[in-house]
Amino acid sequence: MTDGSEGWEQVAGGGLLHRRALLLGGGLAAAGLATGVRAAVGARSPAGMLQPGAPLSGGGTPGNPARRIVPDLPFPGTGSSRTPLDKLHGTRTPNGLHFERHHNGIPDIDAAKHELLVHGLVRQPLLFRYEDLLRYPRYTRTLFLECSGNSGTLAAPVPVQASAGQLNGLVSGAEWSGVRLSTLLDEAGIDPHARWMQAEGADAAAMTRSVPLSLCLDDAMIALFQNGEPLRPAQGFPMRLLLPGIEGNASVKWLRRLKLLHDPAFSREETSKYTDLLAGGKAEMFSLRMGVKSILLRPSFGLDLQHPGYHEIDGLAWSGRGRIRRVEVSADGGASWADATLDQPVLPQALTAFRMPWRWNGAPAVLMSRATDEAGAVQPRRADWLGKYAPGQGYHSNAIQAWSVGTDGKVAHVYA
Ligand SMILES: Nc1nc2c(c(=O)[nH]1)N[C@H]1C(S)=C(S)[C@@H](COP(=O)(O)O)O[C@H]1N2
Ligand SMILES: [Mo]
Repeated sequence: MTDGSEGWEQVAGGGLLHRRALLLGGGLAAAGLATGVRAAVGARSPAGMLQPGAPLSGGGTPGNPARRIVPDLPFPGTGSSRTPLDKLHGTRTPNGLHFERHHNGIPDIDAAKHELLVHGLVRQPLLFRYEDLLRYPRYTRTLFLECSGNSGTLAAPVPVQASAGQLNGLVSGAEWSGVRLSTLLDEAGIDPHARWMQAEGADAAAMTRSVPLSLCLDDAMIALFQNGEPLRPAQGFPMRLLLPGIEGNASVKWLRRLKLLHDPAFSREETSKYTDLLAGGKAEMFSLRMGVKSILLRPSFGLDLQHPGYHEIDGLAWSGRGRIRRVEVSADGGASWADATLDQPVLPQALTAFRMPWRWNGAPAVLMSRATDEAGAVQPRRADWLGKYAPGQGYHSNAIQAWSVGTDGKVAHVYA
């Protein structure tokens, strides 16, 4: 045979290959699939990194809800826009309503000119173009993405009266598709001394995070598509890092550089920010894995009950450690609990919808939900979550939330 597939296990005629070939780094190169180009390290910053990017947008379409914009004024491109979770149903966020969190706006990137550099502790630094990555074996996962600042207002001394989406809308769910990160690292050749990987974005914030190499060799990916579409500019077009179950900040958008290191880089975003000050005065760093969490969407603030009688309580649950195993709901402020039904399939590190039938008798009620994941972690009570941290610490807010229902059907945010 002279078609280049010598030594490859074929599953049928005409050159169809056993997928095992793709699991071997060397196998790709043998088939002419390795496309990274030898890189001269020291690539210059693209123009998009030298000025603030485009601002946040509400999105939405006529008749449909929009994201809630929360800018860090006076910088219009900095801040967030939140997914209107309480106006949506299901676990897949429409792309125009995926939350946005930018540290210096959205850069305008020409995919044809964009390059991803893989360097540092590798055998051979490599440059990958967008069109190169389109040729690689595709990897697809349905995942949640959550900012570790999500639901941070739960640390406020009095409950903030706002919708479930405004309070918790820094989480979204999508089907992401792209290339496994390990495929590219294999091609560059991982130096045995490498322990960490630093990722850098091509935005004016030059967002830089380091993560343990073990995460990168697991299920991490370079995402190119979201719910079937090429990534939107706000989500990192043309390519972003995506680390399943890990705090959103580390999933670097507009990805331009991956550097293998022996130690973490200790960048700004993992020292002054995204570290969690503990009650004892020490700070927890690299608290990357998102905790088990659930939120109630219906009823919730702004979605008052119009009548006593039958209602379906519903919400979303997720965990960075794997699948949601169980969600319990209470209608009496946590005095008693019952298991909710989980919408199938329940996927690891993905949003899971839960439902609970409820007959409201018109008396005051306090609704809560409590999730347990397959690792056995149970969502903490607010007092327990707060107790771990120094006052004002708002990252990794996964505590149980509560909504009260008044005799008039009005729903309010309460601490219970
Ligand atoms: N380059 C770059 N990557 C970034 C950011 C950024 O500002 N610049 N924000 C991070 C933060 S804090 C979060 S929570 C997620 C948000 O992803 P999204 O905007 O697609 O929802 O992207 C992360 N990746
Ligand atoms: Mo974030």
